[in-house]
Amino acid sequence: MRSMSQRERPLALLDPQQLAPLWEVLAEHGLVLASIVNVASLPPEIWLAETTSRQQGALLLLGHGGRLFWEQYRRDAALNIADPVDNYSATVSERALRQYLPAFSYERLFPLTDCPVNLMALGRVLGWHTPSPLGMGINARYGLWSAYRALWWLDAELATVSDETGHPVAYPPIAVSANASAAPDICGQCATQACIAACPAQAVAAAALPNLQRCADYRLTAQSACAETCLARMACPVMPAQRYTAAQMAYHYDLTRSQIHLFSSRAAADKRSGHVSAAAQTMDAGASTPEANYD
Ligand code: B12
Ligand code: SF4
Ligand code: SF4
Repeated sequence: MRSMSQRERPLALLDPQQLAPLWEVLAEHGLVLASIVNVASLPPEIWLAETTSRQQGALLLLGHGGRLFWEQYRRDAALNIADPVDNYSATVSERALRQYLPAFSYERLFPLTDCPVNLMALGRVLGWHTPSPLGMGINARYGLWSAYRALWWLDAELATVSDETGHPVAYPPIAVSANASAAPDICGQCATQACIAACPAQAVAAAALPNLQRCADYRLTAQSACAETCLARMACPVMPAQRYTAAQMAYHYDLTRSQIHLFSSRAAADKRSGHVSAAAQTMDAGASTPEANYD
C-alpha cells in the first residue's frame, strides 16, 4: 500500500505488454475483465470525489463475467467472513499485485464504502460495455452478466496512453473493444428487446433509463416474481450460457432486496416522524453494509 511520501516520488514506467502473467492469474479467479489505464487520459466525469488518485498514476479495473468467479469464490472463500465477495475480490487481486508488480505501490479504491469513482462510467470509457435498457452495461462476451469487482490505483505510468483518436487504450484489448467508440451497440441491434416485455413492473423501456423506483416498489411486493431474480435480465438472449446460476442470482438479489427494504422502511419512519434523514434521501448502502457486490 502507498504512503503520502510515495505519492510525491516520480512514477515508474510500466509496460502493459508485460502484464500477461497478472491477467492470467486474475482470470483463474474469475476476474476475466481487466483493464489498466493512465489516470491522465480519463475524462473528469468518472470521478465522484476529489482524491489525490485523480492527479496521476494508473487505474486497474477488474470485473467478473459469467459464472467462473462465483465458482472460484465458493471454492476458495471462507463464507463466514464479513462481506465475503468483496473481501475475496480484494484479497485475490491484492495478492496478484504483490506477486506480479512488487516494485509498485498501490491503493484500493473499490471495494470501499466511499468509492471515489463512478464504476459504470469508467467501464463505459474503457469499452467494457454499451448501454442497455436495464441501465447496466452489456458486454459482447458476457452479455448482462458482468460486474465490477475491484479498482486499484497504481503509482505507475503506462508506456502507451491513447490511440490515434485520443481514446484511452485499455490493456489487454478486451472482448468488446479497447475503444468505447468502436464497441458494437448490442441493444440497438437487438430484434426482440425481450427484456422490456419481460419486466412485470414496466420499469424497463427502450431508449430510456430504467425506472428504479418502479423496480424497487415491485420487488418489495409480497407476490413479486423478482424477489430473487430479474425477469428482464433473464430474458435477454445475449450469451445465455453466461447467466448466473440460481444460487448466484439469489445471493445478489436477496442482498439488494434487503437493502431496498431497509431504505424504504427508513423513509416510511422518517415520513411518520416528519424527519428526513440522509439515508432516506439516498439509500446509504455503505452505512448499512459495506458489501458493494450488487451484481
Ligand atoms: C448503492 C448501489 C446500489 C443500491 C442503490 C440504492 C440507491 N438508490 O442509493 C441498490 C442496492 C438498490 C443497488 C441495486 C442494484 N445494483 Co447497484 N450499486 C450500488 C453501488 C455500490 C454504489 C452506487 C452509488 O451510490 N454511486 C454513487 C452515486 C453518487 O452515483 P449515482 O450514479 O447517482 O449512483 C446511483 C446509481 O448507481 C443507482 N444504481 C445503483 N445500482 C444500479 C444498477 C443499475 C443497473 C442502475 C441502472 C442504477 C444503479 O443508484 C445509485 C444511487 O442513486 C455501485 C458500485 C459503485 N461503487 O459504483 C453498485 C452498482 C452500480 N450496482 C450494480 C448492480 C448490478 C445492481 C443490481 C442489478 C444488483 C441486483 N442484482 O439487484 C441492482 C439494480 C438496480 C435496480 N434495478 O433497482 C453494478 C452495475 C454493474 C454493471 N454491470 O453495470 C454496480 C456497478 C456494482 C458492481 N459491483 O458492479 N445498487
Ligand atoms: S434483450 Fe435485447 S435490448 Fe434487452 S438487454 Fe438484451 S440485447 Fe439489450
Ligand atoms: S428486477 Fe423485476 S421489476 Fe426490476 S427491472 Fe428486473 S424484471 Fe423489472
